[in-house]
Amino acid sequence: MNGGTIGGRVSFTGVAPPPKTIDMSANPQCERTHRGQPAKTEDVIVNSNATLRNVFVWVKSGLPARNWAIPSTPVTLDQQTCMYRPRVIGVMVGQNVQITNSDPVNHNIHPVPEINAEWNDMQSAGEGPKLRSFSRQEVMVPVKCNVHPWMRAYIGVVAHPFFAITGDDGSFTIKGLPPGTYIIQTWHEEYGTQEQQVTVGSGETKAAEFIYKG
Ligand SMILES: [Cu+2]
Repeated sequence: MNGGTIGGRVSFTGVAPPPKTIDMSANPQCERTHRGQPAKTEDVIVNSNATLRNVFVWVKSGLPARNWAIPSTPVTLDQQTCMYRPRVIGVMVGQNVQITNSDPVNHNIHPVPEINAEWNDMQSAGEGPKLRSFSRQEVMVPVKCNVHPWMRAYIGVVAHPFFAITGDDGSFTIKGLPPGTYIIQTWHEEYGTQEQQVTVGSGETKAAEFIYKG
């Protein structure tokens, strides 16, 4: 039996707030990694096709109870030019996040979940990757850095593999769904959540279009 597919775009019709310059002057080593082109805030990124980037899209409900296979491949969260890269990631419950430090400075990774256990851990310059996982579903877990207050990432921790993150064209695709009726939820760090109910049959592709007004 072929799985169903739900895909679409997350559009943005409002006025995007202009990015602000991040003041890294208190951390000259961070500032130097930007080579004279100051870093900009990334909490709202509107793509050239009027869509929103970094929207986490997931199946919030409707799936049959099943122990979905956890990918053995970790999802990487890098610290690069004193920013988290990427800003938004998704993992399954129990799947590893591989945290790397590509910077010449020390960072302190500090997830601040509400459901999972909170932790924070120093990762010095040149230190090898750290593998960490989360034991409970939680959308989303914010991640701070105790050294650099501007650093922010968000991790969607989901009990199944049906999630996606919008990129530079604002689109998403969720494949391999069993036939069923689902609540699809979108999450954006500034503009919050939206939900739509979508029914998909075996081998079918259904569209779900989301619009944020800003
Ligand atoms: Cu840091």
